[in-house]
Amino acid sequence: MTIERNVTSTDTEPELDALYADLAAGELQPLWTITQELLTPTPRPKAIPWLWRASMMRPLAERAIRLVPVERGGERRVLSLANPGLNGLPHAAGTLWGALQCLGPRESAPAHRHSPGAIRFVMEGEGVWTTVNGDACDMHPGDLVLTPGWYWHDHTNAGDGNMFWFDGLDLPMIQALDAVFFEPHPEFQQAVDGPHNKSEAAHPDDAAKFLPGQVDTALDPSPSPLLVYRWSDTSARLARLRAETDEAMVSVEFTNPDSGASVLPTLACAAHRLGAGATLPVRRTGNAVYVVFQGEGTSVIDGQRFEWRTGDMFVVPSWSAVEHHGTGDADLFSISDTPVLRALGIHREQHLDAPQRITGTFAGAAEGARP
Ligand code: 1HN
Repeated sequence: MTIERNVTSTDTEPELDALYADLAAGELQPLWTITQELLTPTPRPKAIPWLWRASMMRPLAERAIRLVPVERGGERRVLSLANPGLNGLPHAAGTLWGALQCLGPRESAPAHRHSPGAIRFVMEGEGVWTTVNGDACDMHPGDLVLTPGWYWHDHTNAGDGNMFWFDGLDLPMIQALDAVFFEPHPEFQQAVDGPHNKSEAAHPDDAAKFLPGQVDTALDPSPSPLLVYRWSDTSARLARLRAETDEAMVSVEFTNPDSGASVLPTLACAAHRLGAGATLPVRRTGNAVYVVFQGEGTSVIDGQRFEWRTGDMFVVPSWSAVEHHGTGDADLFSISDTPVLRALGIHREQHLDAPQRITGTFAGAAEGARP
């Protein structure tokens, strides 16, 4: 696109060149030269659709368990999903952190707190709990555990096997807001007051823990007082929904049982059960990271096919069209920044009425980059 200038006389060219040089020297930028890259007709996230295979991550996590101890300073054995569109940042998408965390037998990760909020979705292993502000939350596969911003948390593996879970954080968002605080706990581990799972015992009503579809109530600046959501409850809720509809996929959002809002002010968590059949494509503002809890299927993201199976993780960047194709029975977990977009009045959703035209199949690093 050419920029029309009011003054085109070649006499002024040297003056204009001097103007641009002096603007640059003065740390000023003329908007008229950058308007179109700033004001794009639709969002252009730098993060690209991407998938990390369990078959690639799992052996690397096992090597890390053998070679790298969990210590103060490093704090966690976490393999972060580093989206290739983000120039080496350890972020899954512009606003979201996603990772695979692992603990070996009888290992603990030290207590600390930080302003970014986090969730854990357990993929594999037993014998682990996360202590969250003194409440030891036992972790079993499929469970969701919340560690809200500025809550003390540490992880303990009292079992004999390795443990693997997905970490989702709002860290990139909190970094963008220049609001990151971190503090190590004075002790390696927090004291556990009383029995395990106190928040769970205080919130026995399963119905209040889930909402079919997506939460659209006002953002609650307080996190959910319930810190752990059990897979048996999630699965039962999905099964009930499945029985009530013939849709290819049913979804529930985990909710704050007191307010009905998303579990954290910055993060929404959802579970999805995909049968045989396909969903129609949808685009949403905001980023999402998906974790395949069990099963296999295909998601089409902006025309590209992503074939996934148990343990894989993939990213759907803002405003990418996404549709899911099932093979029979698969369960997915996802996080998104939707509560923030809704609170700021910039959430948009567009449902497309026909499947996308397929332009390629994701094969990993070799063909993943956006053209
Ligand atoms: C963190 O504290 C944990 O507590 C996991 O398990 C992942 C990623 C970035 C920053 C802090 C944890 C993290 C993290």
